[in-house]
Amino acid sequence: MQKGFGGVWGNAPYIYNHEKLILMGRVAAGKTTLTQALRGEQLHYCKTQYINYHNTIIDTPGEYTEVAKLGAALALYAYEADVVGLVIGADEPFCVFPPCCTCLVNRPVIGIISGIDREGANIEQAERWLKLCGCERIFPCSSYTGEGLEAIIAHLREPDDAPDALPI
Ligand SMILES: Nc1nc2c(ncn2[C@@H]2O[C@H](COP(=O)(O)OP(=O)(O)O)[C@@H](O)[C@H]2O)c(=O)[nH]1
Ligand SMILES: [Mg+2]
Repeated sequence: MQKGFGGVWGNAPYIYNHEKLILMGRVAAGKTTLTQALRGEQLHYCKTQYINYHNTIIDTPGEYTEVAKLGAALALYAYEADVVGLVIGADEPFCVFPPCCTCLVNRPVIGIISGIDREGANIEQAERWLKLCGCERIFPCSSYTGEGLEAIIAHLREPDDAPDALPI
């Protein structure tokens, strides 16, 4: 990805050069909040009405995952990303992704379990579902507490990035 300077995180300028991550998952899985948390923004609820294309993260509306005909948009945008992230909320009652779906894209696919701080979180179940999808790397996290976010950021950092480079 293009290297450059941008924004502030903790009031310090930073260099970005991360792999681009596209987030997919059902409505309310926590994709937009995760996007805000990874980018160091203040968390605020915002219904995703269209694809939000940032330097490092592509946030998609949950309807694109839930409605088969809209899934074509995800297929196209996946090819603009370096990594595909399947997001499952830790308290989701069922898995929206079909088994073995990771083989449908020629990009590495990671699993993200969001909202692990939520009451009723069942991390083991979400992990089983993501493994069934074909995800080998799975990142449990909470956008509220910040737990697990650094592991995702580290996964996206490219070899010549500064060790403290943050996504924007
Ligand atoms: N407790 C908790 N709630 C979260 C977390 N992430 C998102 N939420 C809440 O879940 C709801 C849906 O989140 P959102 O990011 O809009 O989901 P999206 O539809 O996948 O983009 C919002 O009310 C968020 O505040 C989290 O890590 N922990
Ligand atoms: Mg959203």
